[in-house]
Order: sequence, then C-alpha cells, then structure tokens
Amino acid sequence: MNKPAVLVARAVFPEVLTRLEQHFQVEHNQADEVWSRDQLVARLKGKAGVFTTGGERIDAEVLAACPTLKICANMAVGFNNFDLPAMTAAKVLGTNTPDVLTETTADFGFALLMATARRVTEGEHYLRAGQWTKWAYDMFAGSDVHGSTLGILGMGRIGQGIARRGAHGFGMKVIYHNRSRLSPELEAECKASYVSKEELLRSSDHLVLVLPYSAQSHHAIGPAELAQMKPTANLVNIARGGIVDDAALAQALRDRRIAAAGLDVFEGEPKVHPDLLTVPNVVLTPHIASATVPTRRAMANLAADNLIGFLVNGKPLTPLNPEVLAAA
Ligand code: 8YV
Repeated sequence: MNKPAVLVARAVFPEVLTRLEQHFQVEHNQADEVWSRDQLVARLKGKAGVFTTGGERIDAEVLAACPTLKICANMAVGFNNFDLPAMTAAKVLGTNTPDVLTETTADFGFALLMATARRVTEGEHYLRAGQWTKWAYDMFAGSDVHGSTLGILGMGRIGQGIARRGAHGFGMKVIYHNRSRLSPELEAECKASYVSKEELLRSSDHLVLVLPYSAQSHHAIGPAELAQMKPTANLVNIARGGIVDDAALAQALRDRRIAAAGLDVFEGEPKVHPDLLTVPNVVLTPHIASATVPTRRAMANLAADNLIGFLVNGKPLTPLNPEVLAAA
C-alpha cells in the first residue's frame, strides 16, 4: 500500500523526520527555506497531511487549493495560523501541542519578568559597551519581584504555571483576569484572585500576557489600557504578537508611562516595530519561550504523533476540531 504523503513545512529534529518517514512519503524543508504562500500551496498539492510550526497560514483559500489535505499538525500550542472554522468546514483536522510546553514556557515568562524588572539586558548592553566605569547608588535600579503584585491576563495552563511560580516561589500577590474564572480549587492552588480587566491593569506591578490571539484579543493592550497601568509597572508578553499595540507600547515606554516591558512576541514578527528597538527599557527576545531542547523535541514528537495517530491509526492525540473525526 502506498504511504500517505505529508509535507513538513519547516526544518525539524532529524529523528522526528526519520519517524515520519517510517509511515509517510515525506517532503521536507530541512534547508529551512522561508516559503511564500504560493510555494507552500504548491508543495501541499497531493499531500494528506502537513506539519506546521505556527508560521504557516492555513485558511479557506489554501484548503480549496489543496483538496487532498486531511490534517494540519501544528508544532505549537497556539493555532492562530489556522482558520479553524474553515478547516472544520473542509473536514480538515487541526492539532496542536498543549501540555508538553507548559512549564518551560512558564519558566520563560518568569525569566522575562525578572529580566525586565531588574533591567538585566540594559545592564549587560551598558557593560559590553564599555560604559561601566564606576558603581552608582541608582545604577540600573529596577523594581522588586518578591512581594509585589503579579497580574496575569489569560489564565490557561501557562498562566497558572506563572501564577504558581509567583505565589509559591516569590511570595507575590497574584491577580488574574480570564474569559472564565478558575475553579475554587485551582484558584487556591495558584493562590490567585479573579479581578476585572480594569482592576488587573490598575493594580499589577508586573502584568504578564498569556492569552490566545484572536480578533477579540487584538490590541487587548493599547493606549487606553497602558494609560490605566501604574507608571512603575512592567508588562511582559509571551502570548502572541498583535495582542499588544506595539507602536502604542513603544510610545508608552519612551514617555515612561510604564516602567518597562519584556517581549517575546511581536506584531508582524520576525519584523519588530522600529521604535521598540530604540527604547532602552524593553527586553526583547525572538519568540523563544518554549525553546529548550527537551520541550522542542516533545512538541515536534507530539505533532508527529498527531500525524501518525490520525493518518495511520485514525486517532490523533490532541485534536482541535474533533467534530471532523465524528463526521468521518
Ligand atoms: C512555538 C508558541 O515555538 O506554542 C506556541 O504557541 O508560540 C511557540 O511555542 C511557535 O509558535 C513556533 O511553532
């Protein structure tokens, strides 16, 4: 029997490719070329599945051009690159990689929070530039993390991981806002109190964004929200570009409307708003919150398991639109 054809849209761990090749005819991109939409569509022709990494947009137009496609397996927990309703209408399954990255991503949220609060990269740039000639009482004086108020917008698995770190590790008071409130048990475990978005903006010393990107969360933090924050507050975004209005944030940082920001994700990444590159009080990282070797390996294997599980055994592990399975 012919093996199903799959496309792996980006370079992956060689052993993951080897696993996929045991089950599929694989077209890969180990050269890690950046394909245009047309190039992606051309390569998707005749494929039953695609391994994506969050950067490849799968929408009605792509689906119409690739009628053989049955599954898109994202190597990411976020799936805003998928038009899920269009996929469901076309009976194409979407899968993502939840859980395996939760703790690693929460670790990084905390790393960015601490680097931002304690001005780590600003200090490093100063030192590397040879500007450190004497100690000064207020040199790179930042804000305290321990005992401060940690605000979390979006309280899914990663948000809860950040809450636990803040409450149990740093004695922070944790407040959160989310579409739905956590169960009393989870709130107690995270030592987190539910507040309105306004209260969250007003009271957080450190505000971490961990909500999914959607039309509803586009520019959830813009000029009006930044204006409500404390002038001493720090903002951390490990969620998605587009949740923050980057131009407004750069202005707020320049005007010291808020103290500092730590950003791992950007509107239109890998491009970064030029104003963010020139303000000093921002820590910038290139979308690496899930980037540890074991976690990236686990994400890649889970995406591969979803392709194998669905196309070979009819049982994907982490389906996003299981109604497609029910209809099959
Ligand atoms: C990915 C992420 O590395 O999982 C997510 O949603 O943002 C990251 O962990 C990125 O999306 C590339 O796949």
